[in-house]
Amino acid sequence: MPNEIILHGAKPRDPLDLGTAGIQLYRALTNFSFLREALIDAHTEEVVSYADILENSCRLAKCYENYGLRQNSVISVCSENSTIFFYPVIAALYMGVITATVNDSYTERELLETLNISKPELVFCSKKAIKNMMALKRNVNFIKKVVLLDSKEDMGEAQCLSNFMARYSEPNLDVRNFKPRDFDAKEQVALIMSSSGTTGLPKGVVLTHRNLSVRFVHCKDPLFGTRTIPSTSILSIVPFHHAFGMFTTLSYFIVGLRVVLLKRFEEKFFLSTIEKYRIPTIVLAPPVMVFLAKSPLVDQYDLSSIREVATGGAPVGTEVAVAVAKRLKIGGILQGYGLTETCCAVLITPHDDVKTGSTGRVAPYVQAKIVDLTTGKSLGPNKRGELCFKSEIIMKGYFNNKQATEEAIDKEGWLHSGDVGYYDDDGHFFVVDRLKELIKYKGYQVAPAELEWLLLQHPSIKDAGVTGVPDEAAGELPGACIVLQEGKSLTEQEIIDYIAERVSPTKRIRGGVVFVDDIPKGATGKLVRSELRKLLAQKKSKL
Ligand code: M24
Repeated sequence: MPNEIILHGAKPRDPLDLGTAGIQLYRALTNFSFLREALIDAHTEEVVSYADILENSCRLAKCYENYGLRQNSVISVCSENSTIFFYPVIAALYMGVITATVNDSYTERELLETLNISKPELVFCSKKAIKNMMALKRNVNFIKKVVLLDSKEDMGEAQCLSNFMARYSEPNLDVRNFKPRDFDAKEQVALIMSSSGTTGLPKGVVLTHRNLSVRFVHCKDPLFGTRTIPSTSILSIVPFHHAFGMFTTLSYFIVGLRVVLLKRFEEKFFLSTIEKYRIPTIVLAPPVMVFLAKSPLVDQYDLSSIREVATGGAPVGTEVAVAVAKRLKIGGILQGYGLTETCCAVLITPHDDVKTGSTGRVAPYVQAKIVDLTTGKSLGPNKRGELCFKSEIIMKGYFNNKQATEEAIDKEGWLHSGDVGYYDDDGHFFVVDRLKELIKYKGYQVAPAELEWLLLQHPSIKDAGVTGVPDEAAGELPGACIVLQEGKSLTEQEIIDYIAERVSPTKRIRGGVVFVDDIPKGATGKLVRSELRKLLAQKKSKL
């Protein structure tokens, strides 16, 4: 379109590496193999070094080959954060094997719905998720083998990682002679991750090696990266199976950081970990920001090592950001804004230009524009519209879903985010609203369509609409409006319990239930979510 108003990302320090992500990671792990600590599990104090990651990922890559995986075969990793989480992922990147990640808290149904998209033949699973995964394996024909990541022994049909490696690896492998495969980084799929996008049920987001290269170049950048001095510690509490945790952490290996990981958020343990490891940089989701701003516990720990707090994945209240910066005595909060569809953040707060409340400026190798919601025309500063992005960091599309891909990425290559925002005169972006259906509970995606589908399976429910109810601590809580079948009765608690039995904890109906005569719908029969929001808000204000 002529006369478009486009904001171009800042000038990058480094050129984009046109090679594969696997080759870049192999090089970085080799270069940093003198560093004794790459990942530390704060709960178990288990440590893996850069040399450990290099050795195990190369061995596993050879195992893939000997097991029979080929370029574009699909594996899955289903595990909470751990020191070995990345072995199968990096091995896959060396070989052109595709990794589909999945939330380790998922029920069997949720695992099926996610993995049925990418159909992995080999699954790496932790003990926590093994029961559901083995049940799934019995019911589908695509999973051929499940390998237990965090066990020294086989459990039933599931082989433990060390036995799998003993069976398929090459005893005389010298990692110095290992060569990651080379392929077209722009085309080669690296990962398939889950996102519901702007509407409907979760889909598979196809991310390429080139997408990862752009993230790597952001991380290396002195203004947009997260401290680039090798061996600097960073505490990460974002799940590795989600794009935020996956691509920030992989990029930390590129620059040689020492990542201290947490599997879950526990208030005192989180604070004592920062104190124990003298952590300068923390990466977290907005609910932890609320805790840091408000909890009296924070004053009982020595957090003076903190220099940098990086957050994103959901809105962060300006008052919360100001309070955290003041309490931790740091210059400001670094925010990132991204979607699974953009691999990682596309807007990032530059180190030298922190503006409170802003989600940052356009990152290098990214173009952004704000388009008018009705005319689609690009807008100048201080005007609200939909945020759109074009970049080599943006997904190839949704897996086997041409229609959803064309709805998300237009003919000129712009990804329509489904978020409303604006940029100010200095090019700082502010995200102010969400057009799309998505609910974000503590940064986790909850697709209203999935909960509506489940609710409609209930024999006493005639119609249902789900939307997010604002909540200070969690961001949003899924809430439901329900029309009962004539002559049937159900209590709010019965509906909450019905859903809780069928979904992982992040998707529970915590925002309340409202019983209505009709679900508000527009002329085309589409739910009017703003009306649902009003109905749920009225209920909340009466409580
Ligand atoms: P996914 N403010 C408001 N809303 C936001 C937001 C923000 N800062 N970030 C995301 N959202 C909402 O689950 C929007 O509605 C992610 O959340 C995601 C994926 C990759 C990286 O994806 C949006 O449409 C990141 C988030 C990320 N967050 O921070 C950083 N990376 C980061 C921070 C500092 O699909 C929806 O969530 C430094 C470096 C970083 F990479 C997308 O939800």
